[in-house]
Amino acid sequence: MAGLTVGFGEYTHAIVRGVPASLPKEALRMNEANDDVDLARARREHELYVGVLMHKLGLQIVDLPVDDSLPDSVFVEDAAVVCGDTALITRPGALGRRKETEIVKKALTDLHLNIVEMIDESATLDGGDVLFTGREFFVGLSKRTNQRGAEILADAFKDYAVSTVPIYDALHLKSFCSMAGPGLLVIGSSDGAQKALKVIQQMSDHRYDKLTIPDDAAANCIYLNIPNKGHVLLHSTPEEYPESSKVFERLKDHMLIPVPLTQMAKVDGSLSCCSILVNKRREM
Ligand code: M3B
Repeated sequence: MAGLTVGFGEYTHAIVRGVPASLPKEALRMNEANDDVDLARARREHELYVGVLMHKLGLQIVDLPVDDSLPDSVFVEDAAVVCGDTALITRPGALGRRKETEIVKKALTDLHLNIVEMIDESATLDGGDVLFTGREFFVGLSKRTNQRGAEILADAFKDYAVSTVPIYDALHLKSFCSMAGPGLLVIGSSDGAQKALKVIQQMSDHRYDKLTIPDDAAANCIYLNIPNKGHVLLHSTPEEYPESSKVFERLKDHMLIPVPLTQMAKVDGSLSCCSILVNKRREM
């Protein structure tokens, strides 16, 4: 196990993109009743998020220009999947989000990654459906991601096994799970999350440790392994999810950093959505 997850969570760069003025009214959302997004607050929270990645964790920030014509463009995660030196530019499932990939592709090209594009017009894939565990990939088959998208991902990252997980009542696979460390899966408690966990466990020949938390949305965190800091976990705040936060607080080996995204949550955004993490340190 150790051998396969060496370097897991090690990053040098984070690609981010500011919150467009069109997000409050036009960003896609599962719950149409969420019509009260506070743009100024969304922007403050996003700045805090970027500030943590830059100042607390020392990542180099690639800050893409805000584009008000792309209401969901702050959610850069969906536009590309980066693993090692390869970047797969996705073909987002929502038609209105396709153009988000253009500038993300440019930024990843400028970072000298090997770019693979999803040109097959029958394929769709959102990065939010892609969970990399350090030893294999799981791809959610959702309203946004299809089998062909998963196949193209498997072609792009040939070193790893890729399994698919059907998603029923969530937007993305990572709407209810993520990795909190090498071999440590965080998973929400809903029926949908637990069903997906069963599939993950069935498909994998590895046994992951798991951290089950009450709130699905809080299971979307960001794990990093930072020189001189070790295991770092960005997770939702006690104000947002008090019960789930109590569970995170039991992780004694991690430096825990609660980061609020209260406004982005109203349009189904969460921590992982707002960055693409890249490792440009070459010490292989
Ligand atoms: C969310 C896009 C929201 C669009 C991210 C991952 C799971 C809950 N309105 N995109 N990648 N989803 O987070």
